[in-house]
Amino acid sequence: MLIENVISSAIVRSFSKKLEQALLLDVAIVGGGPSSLTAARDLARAGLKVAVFERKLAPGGGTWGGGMLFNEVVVQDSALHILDSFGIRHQPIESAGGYHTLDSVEMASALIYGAVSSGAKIFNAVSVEDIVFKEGKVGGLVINWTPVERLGMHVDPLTVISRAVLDGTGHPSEIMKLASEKAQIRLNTETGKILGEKPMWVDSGEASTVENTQEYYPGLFACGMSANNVAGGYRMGPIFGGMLLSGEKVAKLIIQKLKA
Ligand code: 48F
Repeated sequence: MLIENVISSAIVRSFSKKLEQALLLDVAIVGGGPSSLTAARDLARAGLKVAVFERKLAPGGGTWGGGMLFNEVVVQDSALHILDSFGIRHQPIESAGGYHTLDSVEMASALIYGAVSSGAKIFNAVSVEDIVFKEGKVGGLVINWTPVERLGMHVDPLTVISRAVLDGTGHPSEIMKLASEKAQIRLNTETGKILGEKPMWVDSGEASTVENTQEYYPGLFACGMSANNVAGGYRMGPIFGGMLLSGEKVAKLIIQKLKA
């Protein structure tokens, strides 16, 4: 027995099994930011088969860097129950009742662990480059390795089939953009198109992120900053309650739909 061979074979076998099991899903999530990690955890806890495809090596999205690389973020009272359910610690801001600070590295790592330990699979360094769109229905994702994407290598992708797709790609709303521009789907917005994110207005942005979290086309949902960008909400910076509440809300909507 050559240990070098044992290690390599075990990794290839066990990764292949994990990936093969994720090729047919209940929910395919694009992007591993705070909203979609919360959703992934709740969806997996509800017994749904769910995987997150994250372009970067480390999931967590915009959580890690706090505000301007000061690695603390703020969360308001209304989302404390979600922090507590992940075991993330927080301290009240003395000068502003109802708001709390927390360590952004603790938050990112706890969200990731919470999602994975609840049964969601996370595939990192995987980019979603297209959607599966058959007979007018969104039916899954087209994936490839991020290094393939970054190097512009001419390599065909693989597909993931799912009953629901969740766009958690943050500010660029990449999946909604593909749906709107490439599949020419009319989204559930005033114009049928992406309205685009507005400048900073913290309280408005926090509320609208949650309001705008919804199904935008049958089988296609958006959460977090992606939902806010699609529906033309204001940005809010390093306050994260809206992201967590958005993830919680979208999980409920998807569970309702898929378990109906
Ligand atoms: O932007 P992001 O953190 O998502 P979010 O849940 O949270 C937003 C906040 O971080 C912050 C904010 C809070 O007030 O405004 O910005 O809306 O994470 C989005 C993740 O999606 C990945 C990207 O690398 C990031 O980690 N992503 C984006 N496009 C793709 C993707 C893609 N096409 N394929 C795979 N991953």
